[in-house]
Amino acid sequence: MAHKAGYVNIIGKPNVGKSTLMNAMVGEKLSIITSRAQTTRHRIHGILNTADYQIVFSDTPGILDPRYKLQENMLKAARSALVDADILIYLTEIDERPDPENVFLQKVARAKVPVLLVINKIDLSNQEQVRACMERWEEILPKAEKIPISAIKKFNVDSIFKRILELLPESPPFYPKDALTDKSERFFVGEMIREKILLYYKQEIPYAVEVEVESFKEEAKLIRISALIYVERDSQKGILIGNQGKALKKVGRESRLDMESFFQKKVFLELRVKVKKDWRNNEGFIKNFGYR
Ligand SMILES: Nc1nc2c(ncn2[C@@H]2O[C@H](COP(=O)(O)OP(=O)(O)OP(=O)(O)O)[C@@H](O)[C@H]2O)c(=O)[nH]1
Ligand SMILES: [Mg+2]
Repeated sequence: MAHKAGYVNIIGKPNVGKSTLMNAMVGEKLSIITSRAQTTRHRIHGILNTADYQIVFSDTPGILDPRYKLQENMLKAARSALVDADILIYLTEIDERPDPENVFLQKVARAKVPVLLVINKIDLSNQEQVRACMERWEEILPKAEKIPISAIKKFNVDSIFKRILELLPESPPFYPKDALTDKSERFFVGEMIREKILLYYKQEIPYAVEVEVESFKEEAKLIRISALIYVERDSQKGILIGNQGKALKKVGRESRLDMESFFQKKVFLELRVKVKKDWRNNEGFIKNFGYR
């Protein structure tokens, strides 16, 4: 059998379960997952290899109407997934009411590549709701195959997988056959810290945070990591650090445990907090963080 390879890009609104689905398909926790919208900010590749094929999944930021520069860059990352896909997965959840006027959806409808319209979170619904949802989407994306799943329960995820393998083009691999992702260890370390901040802080704080991993030094028995957490205002710095530094210590402890299990090695983690006024609208700052 000839070798197959291709890009399978997962797009959809914030919080529908794109990262959960990619992690389930790849079998590794590459993308962070939280109950908050706009958890994912970058395109992240998750690569699945066997002797016969290589599937390069792309997790993407949720599609939104940008309100500041960071979100403009997140939308660009999502849009870029329309361009280089061999197969598109438009992920939706049972409650989404698609807008026929939506420009992004119109682009998906005109896509030259196969589109799988995957309806997620069906564990929260009944058959009647799933049927109604499929009908709604039939009008918007008539050509797309419709597959209901639950990414969290891994229900019917194998149907997507089966279709992908049928649709995947014949091609040599794009990455070395032992590659798992395109992102660096530093990137994942930063994401583990950001995940804890998304989980433990309320309202605006997580959206005002960016994490820079300043150094990552692997020694024989230990990895030494130091990271800088940027916020936009002094008041946010105070909240992040918390009374007697307790809040930040919790972020540090929980992130370190994650890192130790990810790298299978002891980790020494140092965290500092710095104010960078209005960084979300600062093009130069955003570029430095790999948004383009
Ligand atoms: N009940 C249920 N919840 C799910 C399912 N899949 C994902 N979730 C939950 O939905 C929330 C969002 O999941 P994510 O995977 O972070 O969603 P996302 O589309 O990547 O979100 P953004 O990165 O913000 O665009 C999390 O709380 C998940 O646990 C599912 O099949 N059923
Ligand atoms: Mg995500």
